[in-house]
Amino acid sequence: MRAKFCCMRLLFIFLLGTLSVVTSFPETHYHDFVVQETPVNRLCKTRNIITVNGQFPGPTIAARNGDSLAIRVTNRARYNITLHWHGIRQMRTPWADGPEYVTQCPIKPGGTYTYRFKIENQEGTLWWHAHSRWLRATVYGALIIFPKSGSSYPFSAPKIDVPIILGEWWDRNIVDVMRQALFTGAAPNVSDAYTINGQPGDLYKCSNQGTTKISVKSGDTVLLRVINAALNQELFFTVANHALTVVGADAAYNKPFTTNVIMVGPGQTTNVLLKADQPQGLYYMAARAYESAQNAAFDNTTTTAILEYKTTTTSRSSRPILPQLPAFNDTASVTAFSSQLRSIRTLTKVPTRVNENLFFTVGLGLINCNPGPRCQGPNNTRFTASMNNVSFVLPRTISLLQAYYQNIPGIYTTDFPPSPPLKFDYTGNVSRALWQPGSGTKLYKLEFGSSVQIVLQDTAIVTTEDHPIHLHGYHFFVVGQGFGNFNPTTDTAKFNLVDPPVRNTINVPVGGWAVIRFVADNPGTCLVGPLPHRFTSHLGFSHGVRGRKWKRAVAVSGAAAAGFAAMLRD
Ligand SMILES: [Cu+2]
Repeated sequence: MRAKFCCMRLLFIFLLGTLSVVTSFPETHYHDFVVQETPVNRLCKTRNIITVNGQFPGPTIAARNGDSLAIRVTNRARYNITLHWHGIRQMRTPWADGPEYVTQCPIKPGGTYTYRFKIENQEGTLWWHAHSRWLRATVYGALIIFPKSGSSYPFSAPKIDVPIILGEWWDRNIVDVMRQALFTGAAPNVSDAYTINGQPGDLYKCSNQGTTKISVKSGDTVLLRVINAALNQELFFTVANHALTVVGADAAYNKPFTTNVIMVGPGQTTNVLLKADQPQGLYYMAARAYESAQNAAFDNTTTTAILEYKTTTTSRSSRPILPQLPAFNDTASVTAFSSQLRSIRTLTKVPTRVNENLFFTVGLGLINCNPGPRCQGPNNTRFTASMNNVSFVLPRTISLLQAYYQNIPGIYTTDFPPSPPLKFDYTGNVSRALWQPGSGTKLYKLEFGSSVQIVLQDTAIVTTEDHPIHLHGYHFFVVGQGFGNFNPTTDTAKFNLVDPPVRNTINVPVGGWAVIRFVADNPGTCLVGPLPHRFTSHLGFSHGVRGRKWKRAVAVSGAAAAGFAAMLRD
């Protein structure tokens, strides 16, 4: 009897061992997301915002590389909505990507849709957000991907791991802000505050109580997963008296380097390690605008959170130390930061030969109109956004992916130009005759398996400015960046084909260019180009590129931003 018991115990232990092995297999994580109106008090006012599960920011999704996610979204709000999993490659699951009228029709009030996808060969920080109108102003959250069990970070594991989600807050209903801009054709109202994890922080009225606090002990290493979830604004981020070691961006590891300040464009993420090596006390972490457009209105406020040493005897009445932030137009700091990013551990090789050599101008445009309430852009125009002189128009009845998949004609055309229809001095003094783009739902077809290079060139139309461009369904290599007009001869010779940064969103330098490369390996895909963020598109197993300020401008135009879209043929 005793022997038998002993055996059972052994068996039990054996089973336990097996179980722990079992749990190291990929898992599927189930989430229930209920989109709803929730009263929130910020800047001395209570108003209803759209949230997921009543949380602002929304729930954090955490998984391991190799895991699957099933997220059931129920829409209890009064607006149509879709959710996008920003940076997830969506290999063979294009219908789950999320952009409204690109990969799916919106989830109507009362409706439900379940997003199912797998995380493949990605580690680090991504995020999710609404991809319908401007609802992502409040509907967003972190999506954290840990290494597979048994595998580890390429740096020593941090003691504390915390998302730092930067956002933009409007005192008004965000859909009204968008509608007003769409109606008038003028630039939309700028935000009233920036936020860290949903809180503006001590420098705004009625905000001290809620200020985000991160508690640390002396000696701790902290991983800050900085996500720029702002609707439009590039942001500088820094922590008083603490150096930041950059270890990852857009869910790709990089060769670590140390800096005092980082710049994060809308849609981008940056992982930094911070060592709590300063005297006990309170230190602000802070973010404010990087604004490269000349004479453009922007929100010049500063959001803060507090890094507090746990054993601190300092009372809350003593003020935290405030860090220095670069000037709003300090492009040199941005370049100094971004030029240090170098990738490690890339699974794929940088394409050295390209089959598709594309050149897209990215920037603003002005559509002429007759004076009136709907014509309030500069000098009787409406703002718009343009890529290769095309302002993208989103379908209104079915998604691009469905039209592609079911061969439904009349929804889009495939004549998006691979290079500007007219060559001009892009960043010079551009003739007014070139300021007005055409419009259309134009896509560009890519062969499956082709190596693609896209030169993204800013223009001086209206003003030069930096533009965040996002590619759905891909991580791409940033092989070169520079100022002025891209020169195929001299600039190509300087490309980094050894350890270029890997990203899903690139900030094209103000009055400059960036060159990205990727292999079109996400089959059946369509790829849509720089759209205003809210229109970000992709077809098929697609990828949309999105641009940001145009987002702003486009929002204004009523037409979507410029579009380039590509479809991969199986
Ligand atoms: Cu995305």
